[in-house]
Amino acid sequence: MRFASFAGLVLPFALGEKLVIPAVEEAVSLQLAEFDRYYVDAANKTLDSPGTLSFNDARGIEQRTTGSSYWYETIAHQGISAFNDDPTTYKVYRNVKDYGAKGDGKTDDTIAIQSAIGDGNRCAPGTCASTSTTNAVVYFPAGTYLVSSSIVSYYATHLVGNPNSLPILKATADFSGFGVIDGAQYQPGGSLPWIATNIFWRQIKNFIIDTTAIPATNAATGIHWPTSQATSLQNIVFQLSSDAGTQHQGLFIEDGSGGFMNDLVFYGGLYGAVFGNQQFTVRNLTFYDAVTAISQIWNWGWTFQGISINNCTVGLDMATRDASNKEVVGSATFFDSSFTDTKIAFNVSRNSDSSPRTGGSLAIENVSLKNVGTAVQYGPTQAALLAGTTASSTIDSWVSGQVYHPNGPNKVAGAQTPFTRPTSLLSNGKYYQRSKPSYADLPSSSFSSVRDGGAKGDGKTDDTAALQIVITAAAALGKVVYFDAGTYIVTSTLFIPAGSKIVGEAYPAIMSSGSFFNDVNSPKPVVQVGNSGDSGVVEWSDTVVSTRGAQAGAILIQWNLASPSGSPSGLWDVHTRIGGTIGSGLTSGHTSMHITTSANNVYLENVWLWNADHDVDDAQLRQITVYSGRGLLVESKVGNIWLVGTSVEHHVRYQYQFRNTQNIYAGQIQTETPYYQPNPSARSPYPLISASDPNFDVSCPKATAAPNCAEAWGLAVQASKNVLVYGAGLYSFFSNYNTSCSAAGASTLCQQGMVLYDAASTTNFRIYGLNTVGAYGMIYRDTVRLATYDYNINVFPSSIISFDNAA
Ligand SMILES: *[C@@H]1O[C@H](CO)[C@@H](O)[C@H](O)[C@H]1NC(C)=O
Ligand SMILES: *[C@@H]1O[C@H](CO)[C@@H](O)[C@H](O)[C@H]1NC(C)=O
Ligand SMILES: *[C@@H]1O[C@H](CO)[C@@H](O)[C@H](O)[C@H]1NC(C)=O
Ligand SMILES: *[C@@H]1O[C@H](CO)[C@@H](O)[C@H](O)[C@H]1NC(C)=O
Ligand SMILES: *[C@@H]1O[C@H](CO)[C@@H](O)[C@H](O)[C@H]1NC(C)=O
Ligand SMILES: CC(=O)N[C@H]1CO[C@H](CO)[C@@H](O)[C@@H]1O
Repeated sequence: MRFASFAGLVLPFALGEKLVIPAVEEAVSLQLAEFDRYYVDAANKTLDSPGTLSFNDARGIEQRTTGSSYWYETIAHQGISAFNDDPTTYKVYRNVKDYGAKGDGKTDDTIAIQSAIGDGNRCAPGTCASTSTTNAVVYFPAGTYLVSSSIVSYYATHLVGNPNSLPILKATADFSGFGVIDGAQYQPGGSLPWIATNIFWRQIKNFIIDTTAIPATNAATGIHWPTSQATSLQNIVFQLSSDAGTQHQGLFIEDGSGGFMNDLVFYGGLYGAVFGNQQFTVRNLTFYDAVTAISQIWNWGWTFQGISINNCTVGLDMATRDASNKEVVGSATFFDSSFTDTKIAFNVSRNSDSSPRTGGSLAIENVSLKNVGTAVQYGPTQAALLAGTTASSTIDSWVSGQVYHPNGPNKVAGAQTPFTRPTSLLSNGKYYQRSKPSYADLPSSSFSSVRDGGAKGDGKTDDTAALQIVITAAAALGKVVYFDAGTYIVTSTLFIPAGSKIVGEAYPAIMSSGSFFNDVNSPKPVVQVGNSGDSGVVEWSDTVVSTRGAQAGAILIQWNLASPSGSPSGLWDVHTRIGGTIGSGLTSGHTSMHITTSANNVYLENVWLWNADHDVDDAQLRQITVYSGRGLLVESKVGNIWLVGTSVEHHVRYQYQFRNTQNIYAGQIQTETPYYQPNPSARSPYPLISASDPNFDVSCPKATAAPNCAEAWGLAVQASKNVLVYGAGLYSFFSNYNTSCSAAGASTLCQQGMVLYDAASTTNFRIYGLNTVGAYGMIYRDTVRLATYDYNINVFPSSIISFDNAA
């Protein structure tokens, strides 16, 4: 194992395992008889010579009996799947050791791990279309698990390792399969299971994946991960061969509609990561010693934030064309990142004659270079479009593609003025980032289980009172609320006070029900975070908020809480879902999420607000018509809202709206218009709220406007300041359920406009990498169409690499 770059951190290792102590740079074999697990504090540098150590002379080695245990491993496992065919016997939680896995670095654990995944009537690849009733967590205690063929993951499966001592999945020398973890195993006939754009609600976190025993020149893949919304990879280390001729790759994604991933470290490989997917947000990825760190094989638009590339030949290779010499990569937005000791930072094949016209667009902002041969290389001739440096330099902003300020298109390849960033959104000059907490240092006694508190989560019982008691008490006692897997019915508002920390197991659902939430003229929050005027911090992760039956007045999440600047509240992997699953009935909603005037300093990461377009529990995945009025409304006066990898889909009037707010960082945002529009149009069935809805009677006068004018805005910005968008995929695929309006070359597009802002009172509104599908006008300033799709044709969407509202 090679951990040299971990210097200064605490290194996990198992009994009898070999590792390199950074201060010594030599392999030592640790023979520790009595104890399971130790940690070496590398910063101590007390291991001054290599050799075989026994416990007694292992200075700087300490036993961490409690420190290496993890609350989720030791807490009572009482999660259920409420709508499973057999909820009394179906197990949500599976510890691989209970299925015979040894994790001793010697035993082949493949079959045991696979039986943990497959236990019960689950949604295996090739056997089912998708499901919401078989969520499972497959937990890996610390250890080294030898695997000889792919661990094949199933639908809605969370593979979770111990974050205090990352389990190692070690491929054997004769490993066979596509991916040490195969997240969507190819089926006979060569197709991916489940339809890649329908793979939702799953995670892999806290692992080391090691392919180094596989000969370098054999193909080897760490994780195969075609995927879509509400999925994540977090805190994974990929150990790949860096020997000459290596054919190893860490991560391989060839399809889907993502998505988010973060905190990944890649060592070695021909490719660290191979990325092909409509859109994605990737944050905090570090690459060492790869030939090509990131190979972008196709996309519509990707957002790369906080990428560190070290000692590679190429950083981001997006010079990908098809057999007819057309660009297949749509666009990339890459910022707050660094390249060190790397020959070519970006390899592109876009030039002024590219086909399609905007194919291969690239935006770079605040990227530092240290000993980089070429910053941007034009692949076909290997000419430098932007020079590198043998010392250090920073690319403030460089774009290639079509630019609007606010008129255009202007064809640009070169430097431009970077976005003006409000300092309140920054930490050390970069946009503030914060990863989902694992609460790794807390014992299980610090958690309050809602089931222990009397909530049933069975999808039938009214759990409002029981949940409220647990949540209120936990905040007072400083405990973390633990939502055991289940579906918790609430019939009135659940209140989350300042100071709350909430974490869910396998996406438990809080599901609203009843007449309390069904008055369209008097909407009520399902989950309300703070009262107006409250201040403090809330952390909330891994939960779904949902509705059952008619809920025309349900605001699924209402955020009122103000948090201190520099110490925002956070939501990670908190999703809303209206319809589309067993148990939701014929449902509706008013607004998926409202960040109100009093709220501020909120960090959202990997949040998908979904009004369902199809039924995931229907074997034929039939489309459904479910109405909810509005997606995400931000009206925070102080602002400081981070939207990292968020997505809002199929709401009637708009997906994202920023109104009377300021200081918004958003990247990448992704939306879809309801499939049924314009039948009916976005004017109905939700009556206009004149104080906060964009008014279609203004933008689409009834007497003169085309039928497809009054359709949901992807993004509306009104009276707001400093709205900075780093990647946007805003799509309208259908008109009255027919996709011919979004097909290449369509004569009538699905809808008229996608982005709206007001000229009078919006300032510093900027977008990198705006991609729209099916919209005739990409951006409207009031009623003026600024950008028309056909000037900006890209691989499938239309694309503007940089937009700003002021010339
Ligand atoms: C980046 O990921 C590493 C783990 O790979 C983590 O320790 C670090 O805190 C993360 N940094 C940020 C800014 O998220
Ligand atoms: C750089 O990467 C190569 C493999 O591509 C490796 O052999 C070499 O040791 C690395 N250099 C450093 C300084 O880590
Ligand atoms: C860069 O892109 C070109 C295609 O335009 C390709 O031939 C070349 O291999 C890529 N990589 C390097 C290191 O030049
Ligand atoms: C860019 O990132 C660097 C750190 O890599 C930071 O020091 C700098 O202030 C950042 N921000 C801007 C706007 O340049
Ligand atoms: C979809 O619309 C196109 C163009 O109007 C039409 O030719 C086609 O028949 C429609 N398809 C269906 C299934 O209605
Ligand atoms: C200087 C330093 O980091 N010392 C640490 C060495 O390791 C011991 C045991 O973990 C710590 O207590 C010291 O602080």
